[in-house]
Amino acid sequence: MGEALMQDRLLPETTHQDMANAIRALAMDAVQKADSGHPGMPMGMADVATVLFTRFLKFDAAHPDWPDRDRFVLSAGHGSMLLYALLYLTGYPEMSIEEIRNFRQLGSRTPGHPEYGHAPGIETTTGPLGQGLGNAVGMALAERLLNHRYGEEIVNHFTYCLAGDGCLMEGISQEAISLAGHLKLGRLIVLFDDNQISIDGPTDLAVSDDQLERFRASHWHVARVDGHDPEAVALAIENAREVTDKPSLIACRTIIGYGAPSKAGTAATHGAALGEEEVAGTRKSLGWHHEPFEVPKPILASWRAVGTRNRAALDAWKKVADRLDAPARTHLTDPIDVKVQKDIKAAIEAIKSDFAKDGGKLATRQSSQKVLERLMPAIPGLIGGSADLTGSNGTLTKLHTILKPGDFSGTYIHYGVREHEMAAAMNGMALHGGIVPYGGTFLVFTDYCRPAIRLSALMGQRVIYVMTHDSIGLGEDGPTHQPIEHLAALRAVPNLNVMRPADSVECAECWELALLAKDTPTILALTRQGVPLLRTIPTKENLSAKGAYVLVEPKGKRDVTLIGTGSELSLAIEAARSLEGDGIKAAVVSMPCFELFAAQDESYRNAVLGSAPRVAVEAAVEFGWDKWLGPDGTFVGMRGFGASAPAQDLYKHFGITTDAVAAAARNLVRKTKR
Ligand SMILES: Cc1ncc(C[n+]2csc(CCOP(=O)(O)OP(=O)(O)O)c2C)c(N)n1
Repeated sequence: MGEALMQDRLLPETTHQDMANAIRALAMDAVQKADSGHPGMPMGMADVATVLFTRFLKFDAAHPDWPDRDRFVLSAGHGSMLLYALLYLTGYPEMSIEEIRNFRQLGSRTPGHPEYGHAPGIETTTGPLGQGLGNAVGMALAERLLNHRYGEEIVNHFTYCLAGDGCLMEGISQEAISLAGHLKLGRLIVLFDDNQISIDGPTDLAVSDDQLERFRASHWHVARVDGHDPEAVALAIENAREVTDKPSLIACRTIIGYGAPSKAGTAATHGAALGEEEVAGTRKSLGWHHEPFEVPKPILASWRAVGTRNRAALDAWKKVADRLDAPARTHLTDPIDVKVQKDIKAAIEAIKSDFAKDGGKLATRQSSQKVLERLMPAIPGLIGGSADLTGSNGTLTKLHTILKPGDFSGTYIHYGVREHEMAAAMNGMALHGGIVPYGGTFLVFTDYCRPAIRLSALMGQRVIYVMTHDSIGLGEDGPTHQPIEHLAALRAVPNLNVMRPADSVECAECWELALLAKDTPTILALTRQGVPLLRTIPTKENLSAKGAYVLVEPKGKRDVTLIGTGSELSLAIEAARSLEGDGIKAAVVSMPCFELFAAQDESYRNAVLGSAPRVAVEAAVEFGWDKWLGPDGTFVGMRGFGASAPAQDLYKHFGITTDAVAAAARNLVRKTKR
């Protein structure tokens, strides 16, 4: 208790109530001005946030990148004004009062929901409920991983997560809570805004869970407090910080829209401006007699003091961090620096030439495993895992050690059958810094990860999704497990590289590209079944880097261009051979990544695609292929769901064969010559 009381005395001129009311006023005024937004949550949680920021949170507003800062995740992202108010009040340089006035306007640093990268202090993008909680688990995990590697003096911080009823109703919360409890993430503290209101009204319309019992069942430390009693909140946080082998839940009973005379405690304050009259009434009831966006000097000064109160701790940290050797210091924030990049390139080059020499048939999931084994020594921050498909995904190598509850020396995480949380946790780890996460499941279950994959892309995070069993080629598991529309759906996500390597050499190249794409997540779509080696001539150059390239160029003018990806590239090559017998000159293009190809200049794309008619082959739906096929091209692929049978039978049954590709090409050539 000593520390909390002492820090409280840092604010002699103002009371807790003044500090909390400043948040409430800014939130309601900004929402009123924008005539849109969510005032209720910030007004309700202002007391809890004030206690957290003034007494506990380790941060420095002028140094938002301090690697050992506590992380504050606003999982209930609709209450974004709570975060913006805190960033402004504590003095983050880029969060001016102008930004608060411009809440929700184009180009502001204060968008409707907090967006990572818009302003320092926004640790992650939140808004899709539950994602922030999922990220927070990943951040708390990253903290423990790095604590183990760097020691107490360098990495030793808490992750606080503010979650609402909505976050806890979402399915992802169950995966997150269960994983965090299992792993004993004692540095994770969830502050639950237990206001019993959501959009439709009182939460008992839809839910009657005993949240404390629910968390307790997953091995959490739990407490319930009056969220408007600052001392009770402080005591609960202090107790939670003492519990080192369990994450903590503090259910804070609050009143949504606290202070609003007629609307407090009702859903009316959740997601709409209070209205001029109610705003005026709130000013009266809170005793806040200041103009909109005006925070009296003494109150602002007290808040600003909060923003610098950890300066001595920061300086002490810097001194210790300066004693780290240079690469270790860099890797805290930049796990793939120039030296690691070089090591990755060398490892990839070496394994490419080994693959080319071996010459054997190999599933790309197995190639991926071999690549990983080479990469492990090169990348200290590489943390792998799988959602209970380790053997199938090939995500574990003999160089990994398994992470165990409470023992964070491992480099491999058994996420359990929790695909969504795996993806959200990987986002959290990447955002935390110091970690390069990759995780596996079947490609078809990207559907279960999709909301988090979308956020990896939106936030520009280097997260690598190892998605195996990437087509009907997985065979007997049948249509429930065979991805059909997934490549198209993933290719539709902006800033997401979807890579489907055709053989082991391309697989190594795609891994290199994924690791070097600092601001872009990658899906590696890998086969279950063996595929022949197609890149038999070793190249130093990463041919996959441009997204597509000519693998076979016929002598003389092309009659047709055959485009293939992944396991179907070999069909295109065989088809080209068969066409050659008929005197048809077919080029073969390998296209492991649409997105990288689309980013090339037109002259390169034209050179690769050529002017002859095109046939594309991919064991998936056609959706999205028109871009490369043009109006006259033919697609050979899937038109509906798959079936349960051995892979070869399925390819035949669905007409995805060398003969089908060759026939389509002959048809096109005949038409153009007519
Ligand atoms: C995944 C997802 N579904 C739906 C929404 C829309 N939504 C925003 S807030 C909210 C209700 C949240 O209730 P609660 O967490 O209790 O917030 P409070 O009313 O206390 O502000 C909903 C359904 C969303 N943002 N994300």
